[in-house]
Amino acid sequence: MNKRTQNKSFDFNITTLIVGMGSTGLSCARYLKKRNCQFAIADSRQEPPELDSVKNEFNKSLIMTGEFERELFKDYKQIIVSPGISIRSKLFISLQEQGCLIIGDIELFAQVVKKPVIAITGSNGKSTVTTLVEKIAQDCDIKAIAGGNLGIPALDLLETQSDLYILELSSFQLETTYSLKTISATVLNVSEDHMDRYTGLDDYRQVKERIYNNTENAVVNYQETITLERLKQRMNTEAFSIILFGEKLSPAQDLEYELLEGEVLTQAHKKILQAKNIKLKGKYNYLNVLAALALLKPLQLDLKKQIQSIKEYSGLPHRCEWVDSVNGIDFYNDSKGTNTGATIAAIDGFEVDAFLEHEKRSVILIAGGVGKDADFKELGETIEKKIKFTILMGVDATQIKASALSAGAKNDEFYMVSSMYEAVFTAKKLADSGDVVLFSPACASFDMYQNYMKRGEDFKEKVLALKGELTNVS
Ligand code: UMA
Ligand code: ADP
Repeated sequence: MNKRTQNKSFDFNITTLIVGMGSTGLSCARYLKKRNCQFAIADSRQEPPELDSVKNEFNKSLIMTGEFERELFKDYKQIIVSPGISIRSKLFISLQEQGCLIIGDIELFAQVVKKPVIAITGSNGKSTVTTLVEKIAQDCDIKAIAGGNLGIPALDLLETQSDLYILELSSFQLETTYSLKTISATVLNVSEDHMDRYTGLDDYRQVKERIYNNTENAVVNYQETITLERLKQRMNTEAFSIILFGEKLSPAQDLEYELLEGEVLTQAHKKILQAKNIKLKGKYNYLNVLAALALLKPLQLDLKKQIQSIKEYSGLPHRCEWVDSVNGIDFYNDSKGTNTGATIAAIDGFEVDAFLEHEKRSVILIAGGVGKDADFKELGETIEKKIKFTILMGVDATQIKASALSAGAKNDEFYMVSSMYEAVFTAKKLADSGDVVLFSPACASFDMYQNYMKRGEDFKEKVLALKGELTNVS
């Protein structure tokens, strides 16, 4: 990586090439057009569906479609690349070597933003924490707005007058971000995801840790020991504080934001909130709440108002969302569980809640989709230990089953299906009253759906249809 080139400021007076015609590309194009800057747009698809409207909206700009070629790109001195496109390809490496500035929309945002920023990454929990931080800040009378990888693209946020920006950032976005200054930042957790884009887990982790560059307060999950050790090293040469959150493993540890015995949230050793009073459920969600509080610490907000705000927050759709109860069986939609870490956390979440409610509920899991080259070993072990029946669909279904069988699960605990209807119907047949049916795929959706939202909607639709059928019969 040519670090020196990437530290350059964005030049509003030269022509920029925007690569990607998705929401990032369009947001960058609109931002530059408003400032009367020259730009061209490229997309590797021959006929992107948005092509006509893009040509219309940006009729003064050159629009290039079809395979990316060095010849077409070589005259541009600055390029904004969309996150879905890796800058580790030969093309972008050679352009960087020629002195071309290659950044993402987050870097441009970083260079122009004038108000404080809080940034959040992690394999799981980003959207939950981002929206919770936004809600708490707003409930404490701060003009705050959230976006980035979730919801509104970063540059569009600048259209709204705000005193605090909260950014959810993906590892893809962090690859092309160099100078983002934050009042607090976090890597919530790291577990395997996007292994089709990184050389391994540590490569992926190090990209995520870029979020701590230029932060005043590094909010760190105590159990992410590799990240914590690396940050401690960095404190020798960089000026920032570490704020620890998590669940204590031994009494000697000192955590500023702590989950005590899975039941009580503490701040600086003072009990501030009972887990049973939070609508979000599962240990991982209590840790998300602690992370949100830790990220907001630099703003010194009123604690009572923050707690009230947390109590009201009921989470986002497609994240362990209760859909309905059919004959005493609770159906949960966790379509955003797109990697093994998320699905394991969701399964464990039901265990913790069973503990809090003093009852044990059996879980029937529906999973499968595109595994993104993940290792399903740990998920297989969790299924073997904690799942009554597993219903699988999608391209990597057999891999998940094989991992669970290797961990000792029995063949007759698995059902392979080819549609959501079949999955829901099979789950209903297998479940007893009091059981939970959890749809948490541990995989991306694009073998069967446009995105995780459409997949989750389909699950919910099928559950409600099933309930309707049963109600009509009785
Ligand atoms: N494209 C190419 N060639 C390629 C790949 C993509 O030309 O090889 C083009 C596509 O044809 C398309 C455009 O680039 O026109 C799409 O760009 P993109 O894939 O970067 O997607 P955007 O629409 O710009 O959306 C991105 C994020 N998507 C990805 O990182 C894959 C969105 O996150 C984000 O909300 C949006 O920017 C605004 O910031 C989505 C996501 O799935 C939700 N993120 C991943 C995740 O959460 O796990 C990282
Ligand atoms: P992200 O934006 O990182 O994908 P979300 O907040 O949308 O995260 O949650 C996605 C899924 O990840 C949830 O449905 C849940 O299964 C799981 N999850 C949420 N928070 C955590 C966490 N802190 N640790 C592990 N898994 C989590």
